[in-house]
Amino acid sequence: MLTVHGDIRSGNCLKVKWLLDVLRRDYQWIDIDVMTGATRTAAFLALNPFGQVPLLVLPDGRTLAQSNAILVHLAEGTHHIPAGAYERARMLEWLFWEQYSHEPYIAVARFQRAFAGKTAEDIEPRLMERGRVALDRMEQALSANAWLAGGQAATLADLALVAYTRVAHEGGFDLAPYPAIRDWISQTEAAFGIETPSEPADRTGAASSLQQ
Ligand SMILES: N[C@@H](CCC(=O)N[C@@H](CS)C(=O)NCC(=O)O)C(=O)O
Repeated sequence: MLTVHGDIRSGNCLKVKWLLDVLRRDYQWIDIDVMTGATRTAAFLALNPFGQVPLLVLPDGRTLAQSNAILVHLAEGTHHIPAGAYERARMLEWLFWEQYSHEPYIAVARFQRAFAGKTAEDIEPRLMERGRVALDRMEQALSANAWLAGGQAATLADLALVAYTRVAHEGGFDLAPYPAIRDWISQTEAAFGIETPSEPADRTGAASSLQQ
């Protein structure tokens, strides 16, 4: 059976869980609390020298780190990866972009506000500026195409990007000026069977508890 070491509060880990669930794969989930240094113990570093979650362990014991590499491995041969070489590369374009130009701002601002106890004033302005630049880029793409990679169906690009975009408001990003992104979040959640909160998050304003 597959094993995933992950923290359920992390978008990087959740995207792996969502894919396994939509593919109906059997797997064991091992909870790793990133807030207590569990990714830096000798035992965990022996398993994953990157010292991060998610980590996938294959049935034969081989391991794979980096959330988007894990997605590509798990989705091999499924419709979540476009068949054509160019279309597949367009999907990868977004996966690489997510880790370099989106996650370091949107996910980090969310972590600092929602988990590290920082206030809006504590957040480095550059983090918010770069996060808004990332959202602008997504809005532009999604105003032209329903899905990020440009085809007729959701791909791993949508799955990877929705993980932190759907909770961007927790980092203080207001999604009101981004109607195409808001529609796309709902469509992507539906396409991958991602549970929506029982009380839908107000993505058109920073969560009030985060504004203090
Ligand atoms: N590029 C990595 C980022 C993984 C990452 O940042 N993981 C965080 C949780 S979201 C983590 O393990 N933090 C704990 C640590 O760095 O010790 C990926 O996509 O998997």
